[in-house]
Amino acid sequence: MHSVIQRVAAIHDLSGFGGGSLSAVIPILSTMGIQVCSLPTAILSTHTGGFADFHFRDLTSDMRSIITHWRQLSLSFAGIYSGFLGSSEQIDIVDDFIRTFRTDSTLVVVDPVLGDDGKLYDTMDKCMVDGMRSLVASADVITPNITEASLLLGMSGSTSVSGTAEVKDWARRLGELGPDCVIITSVPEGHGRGTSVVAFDKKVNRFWKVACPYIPACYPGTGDIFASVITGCLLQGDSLPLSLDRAVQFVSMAIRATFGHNFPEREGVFLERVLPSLNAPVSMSSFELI
Ligand code: PXL
Repeated sequence: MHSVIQRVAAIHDLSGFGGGSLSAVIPILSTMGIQVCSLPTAILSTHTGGFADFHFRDLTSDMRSIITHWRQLSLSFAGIYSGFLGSSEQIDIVDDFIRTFRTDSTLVVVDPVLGDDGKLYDTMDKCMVDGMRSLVASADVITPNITEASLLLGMSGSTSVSGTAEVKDWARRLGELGPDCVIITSVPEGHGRGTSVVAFDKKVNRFWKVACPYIPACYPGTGDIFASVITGCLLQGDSLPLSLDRAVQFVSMAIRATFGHNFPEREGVFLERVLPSLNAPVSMSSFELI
């Protein structure tokens, strides 16, 4: 039977305050006309960046029961999209989930959430890095930031690359781990002002770049917003470069909508103010082949 709506299994944490994770994934994909089925990995009072004493409940022991019930219901998914995991044990659970529910047409996106700014997030450790390295092998698309890319390649967290040749080399080596498509975010541009997103499409051996407009602020949750828009665009049938463009434009717009107000960065971006733009026609493209 022809399905009326595309459905995505979203395997992420739910952080109550501060934006990001399921609080971003659900509204973004819903606005893009995609149904989200949440498989929560953990529940937190806030994300782990910038708040001391956050409450953290790991949901590893609930995940298998949720999956068993979904199997009994014979649910099927156009996409499987994972992000922040609550324990290294969850790597095997997510891998099993992908093996169970993947079909020839399923899009599998793994956002290997591990750290940022050269450091691991508070709840992450080496075991999670090793686990994530094996999980990305099951993905079609991965979306590490530059720190996560370096960790997956076995380096200690790095925030810099020497230039285009090096970032292309990293993307190619990440592709050798398994995914067809590697998208690296927060790649430093030129002399430290601004960043770009670099993508490698392994099947056609092409590299793409989209430069991000520079704003002197760093909001948590923007990686989740970026990866959610990428997932939605690819499911809607956009090409990889157009998906990069739409995701960069959307994140930039969310940052601009927030930056003029004087709220602490740790509270995240005002996602709600820009969600409707996900349904606007694409107005311009700035992707380049590199
Ligand atoms: O944005 C990634 C992310 C997701 N979930 C939690 C986090 C972070 C980053 O800090 O803390 C709980």
